[in-house]
Amino acid sequence: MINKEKMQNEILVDGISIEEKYKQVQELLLTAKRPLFVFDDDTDGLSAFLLLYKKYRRGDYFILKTTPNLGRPLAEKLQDYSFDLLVILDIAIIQQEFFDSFDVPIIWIDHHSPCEFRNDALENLRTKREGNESIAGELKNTQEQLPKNKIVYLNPRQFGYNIPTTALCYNIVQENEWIGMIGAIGDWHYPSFAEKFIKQYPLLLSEEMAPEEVMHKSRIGTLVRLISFNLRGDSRSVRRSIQILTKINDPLEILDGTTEEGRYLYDRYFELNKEFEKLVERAIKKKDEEPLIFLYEESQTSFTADLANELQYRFPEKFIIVGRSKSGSAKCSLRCSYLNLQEVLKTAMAGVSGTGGGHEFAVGVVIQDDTFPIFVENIKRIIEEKKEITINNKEFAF
Ligand SMILES: [Mn+2]
Repeated sequence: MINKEKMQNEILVDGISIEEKYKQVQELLLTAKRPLFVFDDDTDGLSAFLLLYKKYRRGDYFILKTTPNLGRPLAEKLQDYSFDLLVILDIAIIQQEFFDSFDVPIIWIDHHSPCEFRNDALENLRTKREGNESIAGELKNTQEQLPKNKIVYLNPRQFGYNIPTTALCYNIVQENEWIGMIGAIGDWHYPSFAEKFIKQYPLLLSEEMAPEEVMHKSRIGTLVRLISFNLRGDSRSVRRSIQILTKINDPLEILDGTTEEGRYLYDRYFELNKEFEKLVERAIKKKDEEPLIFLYEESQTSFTADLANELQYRFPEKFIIVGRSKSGSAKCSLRCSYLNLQEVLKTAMAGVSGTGGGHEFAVGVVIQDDTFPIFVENIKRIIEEKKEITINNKEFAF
């Protein structure tokens, strides 16, 4: 991975290397007085935020819970906040109307399929605001260092590789490897700075291993689940957990309970884990079905992605669908080790009301209840067809 990252550093997108993009991001974060961070509500999104916040120590945040798609409704919600820089982390799709709603610079760091958008020049914004806001003056003073476009889009896929948002943010701040590990492993990626982390915390991870092994066989893996669970539950508790996380300096505060803050996070995880284990027990009963479909009720805390990950680890040969019903639709996580799920979704959504997206091995999708059976039928057909292909390939191996 390290070599590939290095190799691709030669690539230029719109005349800019990824190294220069990192510098632009650093400059904007240094200049901003009140950045607003908007991040996806999973371990990658939260860890990315924590890395940037711990480094620059200012601003506010907004957790994006609903859909991985930013449009006008969210832009309106963000109007309640006061900010001079918008930082969007681990969000796949953003509508042009969202960008058009703001006249501040925007940093967008993500690793999903690259998104198309119109990037207005920041010069226009400077002229427009000159004289009427202090921010305009600040921007003018630092004009030399700042990029001329309004949006700095940092997406490694444009440069030919894919590392999680947290790993990108680690490259920006170069500190707090333990948080970098949590976010990267949470997105099934073994990062290039893991070696540095192992040297620092050999008891949390002893040697290089596959991300799913790290998740289940190491103490840093426990921390991945702990962070993920602390994002669940009512929003007040979630904000409290995040507030505390911004103050934790050492993972042992949490794992060994060496500070009160650390113990709070661990206790919250411990309670939620009981609920989680009960759901796992229920889901395991479906293990002989293909696909393995587990649906659970709105009254339960949302563990959809964590459940899907757990089931995939226990039954790696299975096609996994985990869904939580809420107001007429099911919010689902799909996992499969032998099919490209982004491709699967294209076919599986035929005749289905819903939206979704994600990565090759993990996607999220929201499906209206009345079309859920059609979705399941589509998936079954895809699995059958794929099995035939696999058998044929074995028979006529090239
Ligand atoms: Mn991610």
